[in-house]
Amino acid sequence: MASRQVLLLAAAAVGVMVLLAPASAEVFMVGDAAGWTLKYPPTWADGKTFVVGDSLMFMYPAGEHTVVEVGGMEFMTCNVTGNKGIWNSGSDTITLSKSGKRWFVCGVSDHCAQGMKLVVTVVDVATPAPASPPESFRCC
Ligand SMILES: *[C@@H]1O[C@H](CO)[C@@H](O)[C@H](O)[C@H]1NC(C)=O
Ligand SMILES: [Cu+2]
Repeated sequence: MASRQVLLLAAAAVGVMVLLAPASAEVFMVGDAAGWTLKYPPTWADGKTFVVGDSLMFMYPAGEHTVVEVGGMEFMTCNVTGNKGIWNSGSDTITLSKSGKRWFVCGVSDHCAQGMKLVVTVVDVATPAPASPPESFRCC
């Protein structure tokens, strides 16, 4: 009897964890309402969790800024030579398709040196949600 109750409690706990798992990928607006600007706050990414499948949306007046993906060393020195990608539409969505760090800077003038740079750490989802409820949920 007691062990059966423990099993049911365990099953309920698993159910809660499945329900709390993120249902879909998130789109992060870089810099929030202000967008990707010279006043972009360097603390924007603090406290945010970026999961594989999420995306970053860079909004800015086209022509005033760009988004350039660089490596960690180049990020430190704002060196956009040999970059990994450039976006310049003013409404650029970049999907975080794998885990690890990604570095983005503005490639216009000295904007990067002025602080227009963003590093994000992308993490894997610890346990992907099962496609169907586990066996224990279907009984009783
Ligand atoms: C800038 O980065 C490129 C590619 O990584 C590298 O070849 C070059 O030496 C760097 N330039 C400076 C000034 O560090
Ligand atoms: Cu800029």
